[in-house]
Amino acid sequence: MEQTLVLVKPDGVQRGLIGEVISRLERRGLRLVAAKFMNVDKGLAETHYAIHKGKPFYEGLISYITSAPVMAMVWEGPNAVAAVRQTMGATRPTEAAPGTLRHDFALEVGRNLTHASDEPANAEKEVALWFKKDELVAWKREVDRWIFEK
Ligand code: IDP
Ligand code: MG
Repeated sequence: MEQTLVLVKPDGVQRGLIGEVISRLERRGLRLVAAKFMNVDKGLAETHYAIHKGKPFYEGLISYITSAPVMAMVWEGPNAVAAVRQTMGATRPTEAAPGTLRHDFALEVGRNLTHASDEPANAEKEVALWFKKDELVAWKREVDRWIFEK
């Protein structure tokens, strides 16, 4: 089953939106695999955002993500990566579709509430970066057969 990394970033935590994010992903039918509430150290932030090093917003991004606790999670389901990105909405909240989290709860790209892996290969790397293998919980729900076709 495809897995993806989700972070409720510091703005989402401070604004009391952890529950809103979890609720939308649960409602979508995705299955929670792992979760931890944590501070992000500079090393983890720099590895996670290595692809953005050198961009004008990089320093601000590192200080944003390390400024206060985040809720880190792994969610799974068919096409979990695409499904979660869709539920989050476009990176820039003013370009995010109505009904997405970033549309409904954010205004600025530098305060856009969540992170979600952007493709399956990166999702695998990000899940391994943020979680140890034994922190991932393999489980089934009674309702799975009514949400997952196979
Ligand atoms: P994503 O989070 O939708 O995958 P990315 O392009 O990977 O978006 O950028 C990572 C994060 O960097 C964004 O979520 C946002 O918080 C921040 N970011 C991206 N572009 C800008 C910008 O132009 N100004 C400020 N922050 C930005
Ligand atoms: Mg990204």
